[in-house]
Amino acid sequence: MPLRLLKFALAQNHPEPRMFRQPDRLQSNYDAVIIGGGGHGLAAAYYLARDHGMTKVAVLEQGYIGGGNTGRNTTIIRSNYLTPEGVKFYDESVRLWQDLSTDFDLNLFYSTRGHFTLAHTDAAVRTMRQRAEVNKHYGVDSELVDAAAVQAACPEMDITCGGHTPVMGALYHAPGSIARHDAVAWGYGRGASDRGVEIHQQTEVLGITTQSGRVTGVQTSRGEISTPRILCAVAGSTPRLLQMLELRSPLYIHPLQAMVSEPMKPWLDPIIVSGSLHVYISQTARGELVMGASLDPYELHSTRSTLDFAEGLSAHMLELFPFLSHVKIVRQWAGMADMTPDFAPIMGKTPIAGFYLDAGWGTWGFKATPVSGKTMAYTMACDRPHHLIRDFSLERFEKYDLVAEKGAASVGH
Ligand code: FAD
Ligand code: PYC
Repeated sequence: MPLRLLKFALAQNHPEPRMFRQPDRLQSNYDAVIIGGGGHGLAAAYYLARDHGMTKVAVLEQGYIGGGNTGRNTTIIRSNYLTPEGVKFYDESVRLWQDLSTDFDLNLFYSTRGHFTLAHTDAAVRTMRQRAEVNKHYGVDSELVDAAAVQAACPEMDITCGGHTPVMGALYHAPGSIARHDAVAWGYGRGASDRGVEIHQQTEVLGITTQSGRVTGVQTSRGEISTPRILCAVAGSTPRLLQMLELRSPLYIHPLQAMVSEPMKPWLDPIIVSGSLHVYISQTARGELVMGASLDPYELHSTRSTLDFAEGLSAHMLELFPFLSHVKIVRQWAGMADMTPDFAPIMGKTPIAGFYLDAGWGTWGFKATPVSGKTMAYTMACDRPHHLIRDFSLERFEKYDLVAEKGAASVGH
């Protein structure tokens, strides 16, 4: 248990300090500006300050920190990817996650549950076997298991799925975990702020200035700032930011919705995913069931949620867990997923000197928060891509050098 939590529990009074400083004014210049106060932007700020001593840094967030996809995701953390590039990258993230509560002295409720990706067809079994072999090759704990093992781990599941799409087996990934998403933003924010980084909420970037092919500053809703380095970490708003620089990317934005149930007594330990049924589910420490499905099937820059989604997801969920039919849904919401054609991120340098991009996180970026922060901080401080992200460059789309990760996306798309 983090020491700070223990002290808090034993204290007579509980006057909590603010999580991070809220400076009144923007300075006229910074060594680096980070656009986007989601997990990725804040993590990059934290590692820039902690690992590279760069502290004259401003994080500019148009709303409040963690209010984007960071605070809207279903928090699944895993490294059971399909490509060697992906497995090595996400495995490093899982390693970083495991120490993060201690690093921050803040309980992130990081909880290792085990993760089952169900296979309902022969083709799905073959993909799971391929993923298990790639994972094992890189030292990641994954294995193909049969339907009986799934049933033993989750006796509440109807593995016949009502008789029409029976579970044939699964990819089991023991390190699969969940965490408290907003605490991740707070932890990185506080850690960065304690080291001198300024976090400016309610500060929207409206324009980016350049001279002779390199960035010189940003125009914000609160005035202009000069800076030689900008990190763009704005997830579903990336196309709008790239337009400011007339940069092209293959990103397309689809809503991704999710919902939670009323709290129940703990019954579901592992995380269960079925790409074929378009469902995934986990149970939080509070007892709520967190559930999601596939992307909405059309491009839309919006965070509205729909009855269609709740009905469709509930119908598929009941195929696996018929006993949930009387459980109430208490909340639903959506985020804007910045999708790439190969389901791998876009990270690193761009054709504009001093402009760094961290995007294309679609439906899979929460688990990457620590490793993306660490590798983007390195890339900005050294002005060369960290070795773990070399294959994720923007220019791979011009060279048709894609990282085919679609088979490891958690939900069918
Ligand atoms: P964000 O958290 O979206 O932060 C970007 C920030 O930029 C926002 O706060 C926004 O307000 C700000 N911004 C935008 N434009 C501007 C501007 N002009 N000026 C200033 N600020 C600006 N991933 C997983 O790994 N596991 C999951 O289980 C999972 N489930 C998901 C479920 C849902 C419903 C959704 C929507 C996503 C899910 N994801 C999941 C994906 C994950 O949430 C994202 O990839 C990740 O959170 C992206 O983090 P980020 O910091 O890049 O973006
Ligand atoms: O990347 O594991 C994942 C995930 C699950 C749900 C959405 N994304």
